Amino acid sequence: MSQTMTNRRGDKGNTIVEGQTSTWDIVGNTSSHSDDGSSPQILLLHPFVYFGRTKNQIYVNHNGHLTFEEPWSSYSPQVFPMYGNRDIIAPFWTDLDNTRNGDICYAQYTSGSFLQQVTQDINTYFSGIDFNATWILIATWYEVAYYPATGTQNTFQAVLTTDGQHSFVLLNYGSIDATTSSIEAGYDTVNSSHHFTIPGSFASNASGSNSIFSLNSNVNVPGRWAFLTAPVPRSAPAPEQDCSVPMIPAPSPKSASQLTFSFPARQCSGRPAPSVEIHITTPLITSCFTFKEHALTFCQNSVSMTCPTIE
Ligand SMILES: [Ca+2]
Repeated sequence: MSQTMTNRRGDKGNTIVEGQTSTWDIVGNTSSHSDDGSSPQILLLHPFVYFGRTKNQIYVNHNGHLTFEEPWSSYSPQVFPMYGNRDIIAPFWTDLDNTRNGDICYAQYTSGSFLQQVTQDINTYFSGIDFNATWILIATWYEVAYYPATGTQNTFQAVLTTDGQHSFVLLNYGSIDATTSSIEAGYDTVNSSHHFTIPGSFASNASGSNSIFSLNSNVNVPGRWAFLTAPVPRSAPAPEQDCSVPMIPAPSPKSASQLTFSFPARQCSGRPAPSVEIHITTPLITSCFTFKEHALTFCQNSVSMTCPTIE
């Protein structure tokens, strides 16, 4: 499985990397090379609705996150939910340094092949939504080093898209070097009304050649994570549609003694879960999981569960 971005097309880039690669071409303007820096204010060519709030600008922050109202230099990842005053999309929040190596690029489009590709992808991932993208923003951290480890390289992306009615965030992971630093991946909102943490955040297998961000997915594309941000998705399933697994036996002392998984019932009806909510009630768990067809499988303890089909 190749998840390494091998070509940098720069401003000429307009071709989407297909096949096994979860990341798209690197395109657009290159942000300054500054540790803990941010892009300039990027005025959005289309409004982007993020969990009920309409955004008209964004900042690509060098330490692996995006914020809307103002740039943010934070290099110390925090656990989501933060219950803070900030909307944030964090594909890979850790201390990065693009003065050592790497580029951070961003571009937005209102026509062209990227819109066609994201339209196709979203309609594949999210059943029941007729999506036709009118805008896309692609932010890429390309081979950016960890601070202060010159020579380390990390490639990942955040993609925002909308058709004026629905809005989505895609997080794409390419090659991730190993580090002992903590990494948070996911998103959070003002007061954490909506938040998601990609499993593996703050875990030892977040980074390295077997980074579970790169290996796993919530849309059956290794290295890709997709989330609906507008209209606001339901936060909890109705009780009779609950697919949660309240208890999973611990196979060994190092594993979690209790896990709770819950996700809206519509995601149990034959499609991979685009915004599965996973609540891990212990920090000890390091298992990875896959969601294919109707089954949620944990590769560490071999426990598998099949959702009831609800039509
Ligand atoms: Ca930094």
